[in-house]
Amino acid sequence: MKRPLNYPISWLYSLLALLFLLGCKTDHQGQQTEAKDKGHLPEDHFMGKEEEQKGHRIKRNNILLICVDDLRPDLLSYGAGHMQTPHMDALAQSGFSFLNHFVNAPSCGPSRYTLLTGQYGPPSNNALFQRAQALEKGEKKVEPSMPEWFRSHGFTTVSVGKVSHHPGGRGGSNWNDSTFIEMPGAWDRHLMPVAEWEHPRGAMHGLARGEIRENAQDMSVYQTVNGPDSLYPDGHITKVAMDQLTLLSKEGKPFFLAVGLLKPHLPFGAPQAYYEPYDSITLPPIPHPKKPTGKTTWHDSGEFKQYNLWGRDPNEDAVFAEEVRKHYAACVTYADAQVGRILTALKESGAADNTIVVLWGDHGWHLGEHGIWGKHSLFDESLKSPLIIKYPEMPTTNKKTTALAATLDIFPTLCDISGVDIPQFVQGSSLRPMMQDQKEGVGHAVFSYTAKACTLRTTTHRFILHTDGHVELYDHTAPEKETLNIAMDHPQLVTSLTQRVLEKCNDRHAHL
Ligand SMILES: [Ca+2]
Repeated sequence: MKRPLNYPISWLYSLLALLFLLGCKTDHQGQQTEAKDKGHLPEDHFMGKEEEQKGHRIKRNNILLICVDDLRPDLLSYGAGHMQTPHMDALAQSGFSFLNHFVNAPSCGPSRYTLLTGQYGPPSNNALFQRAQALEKGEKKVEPSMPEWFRSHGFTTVSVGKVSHHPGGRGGSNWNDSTFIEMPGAWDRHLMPVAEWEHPRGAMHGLARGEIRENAQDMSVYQTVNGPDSLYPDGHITKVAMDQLTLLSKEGKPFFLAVGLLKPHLPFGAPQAYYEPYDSITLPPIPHPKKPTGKTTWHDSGEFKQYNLWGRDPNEDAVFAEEVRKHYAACVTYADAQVGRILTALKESGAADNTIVVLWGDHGWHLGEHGIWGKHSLFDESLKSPLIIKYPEMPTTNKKTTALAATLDIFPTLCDISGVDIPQFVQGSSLRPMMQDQKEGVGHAVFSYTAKACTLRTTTHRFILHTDGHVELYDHTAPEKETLNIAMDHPQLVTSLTQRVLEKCNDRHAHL
């Protein structure tokens, strides 16, 4: 790794640092009243009614959006040969898979902000609560969220589980305060079954039989227990989602149902049956397991290490590393089974033929690559996740593309394939032409950010710009990929990518 680049355009970096500071204001959790949850924009703000009066686009497809927490692209259909993911693979076979889908932020809250607003946002997990507070105060214009947009176009909108950052979309100390709404005006119903975990905060990191994370050091980083799917919260979330599908399909209105599964988020707990496919196999080696030597977005895996690791370190202990990876895999297979139950319920509801299905991972996860166990970096492992889309008018099935796509593209895409106007304020672009016209294409470069750095992923390179001006440049056409920083050797490319990143920063800060 080379020393930090001392570059003549350092004034640009200073500007960027200032922009970052502006974007990293202290989080505040403002109180939100129930009244605000009824919607925040006048009806005539939207164009849906007029459109319907013109007599076109009357029949609208329903939307089923399945969000899977911390799901890296470890699906058999994405090339992970050791994985058991039959239900997500079946969806891929009937849909369109984006093999190079990148999220815009490598953490739950800010990534879901971009999904649910169609805009770049703050880098913190509190991003949507910050938005709710701005809405409450009325200090600036806040555009409607994706569910609110669909709601105003005649859709019944329902969320079940972890769709926004807090499962159920409420704030307060246990995330169950109905006067403190994460996405005001978004949902007709926002549901979170807590079962024996007492409250959404308990369910979020729950292990079997109602174990709640109070002191993470006392909680096992992984666990398998013999029993049914309902041993863990996702079994309950899935059941409620299935019931909602039955209900919504009978209501005669188009619906937008978002379901958020918690696994494979830490701690890695799943029923024993889902571990069994991995019990006796040897996983493929971890690619590039070494910690980078120069300055990067590497971190010390703090979220992972807060749990009880029994004194072991997966970077030093290959047997333990294998067990961590197998338990992550078990959680993916458990989540996959829940996806299967939901898709079966959709079929049984009779609504499958006019329902769009989207499966989305909110970001990736390092399982030892670059010596990291977790997310939050700006390497491919943190930013790449599955995106599978199936819609009734798709010309062919079982298509895959390596073209670049971003989470930010999902909002305009869903509008485009459901017959709803694409709002002017979204910052992504519809993926429908790629799916409809079967154009191979290359997609578009994806901009992503944390509080400390931002990055642009092109088809050939990843470029990372830190707030202090340090840069990383990786060549994805070279075998070293993201293990060799070549910034010092390519000053012209660094200059042009810096300019492009700064333009994206401006786009982003225009909405903060
Ligand atoms: Ca997540």
